[in-house]
Amino acid sequence: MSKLIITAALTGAEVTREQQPNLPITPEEIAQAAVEAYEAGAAIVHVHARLADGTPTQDRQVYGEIQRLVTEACPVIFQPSTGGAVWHTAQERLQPLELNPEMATLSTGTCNFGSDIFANPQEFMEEAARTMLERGIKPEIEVFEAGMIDNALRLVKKGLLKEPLHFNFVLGVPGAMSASVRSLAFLVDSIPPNATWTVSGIGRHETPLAVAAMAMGGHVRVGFEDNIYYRRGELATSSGQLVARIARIAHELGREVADPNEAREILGIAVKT
Ligand code: KMH
Ligand code: ZN
Repeated sequence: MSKLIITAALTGAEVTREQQPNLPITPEEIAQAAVEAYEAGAAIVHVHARLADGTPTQDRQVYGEIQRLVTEACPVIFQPSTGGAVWHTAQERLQPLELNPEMATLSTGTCNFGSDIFANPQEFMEEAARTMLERGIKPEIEVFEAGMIDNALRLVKKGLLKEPLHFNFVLGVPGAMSASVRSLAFLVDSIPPNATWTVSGIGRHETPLAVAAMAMGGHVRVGFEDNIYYRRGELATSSGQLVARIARIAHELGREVADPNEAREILGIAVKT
């Protein structure tokens, strides 16, 4: 089994300061949270930008500032979101790709998202995939529903995604696929054998699915985007605190935690010297 890649999803587009007082919002706060997550064992930070008042933004300048601060402070892999918030336009969502990050997310299908719709029509998927291919950005394919794997495989056939693929199974979003080990096992069984995968269990499902993924040979994402609690009724102090718990469990399971360059090797990204 390979070393374990831990991703920290630091902010997201949905969580508010009212819900989680320690949510990082400004570029400086997000960079600080990235450093804490890296020091706790994260190899990747998944980032959503916000305006100073907390409004989600896909603005290239704001992402650029976060990228600069994060990469100056630590060697973690910077992975901006092309998902944004459900109300962002396709063109807004693609802006972070102009920064040529090492990785970026790519959702390959449309699903219900709470009481909203997370829209990823064919045209958007193809433009996002083509841009990432042209710029040498490694896509993390976000899968909220099983059919999104089939859509990703169609993009491979069209030459817009290159294997080996890397998937993130986001399980437990209200309106999308359930956060069960059964769902996870089905998804893992549905991807090409040479693909890598990680899991994001939403809310109380975060830790149980992370533990299942660790045992199955997958990788793990935790952080405030997915879950704001350390345990029932107790808010987490930081995404780094959630990362540290995963690193401890991994250690107990005999699964070593990958540093950023080891994660780059596992994912087929150029190693940084
Ligand atoms: N905020 C969600 C609507 C991604 O980052 O690529 C979409 C999302 C996926 O978070
Ligand atoms: Zn996200």
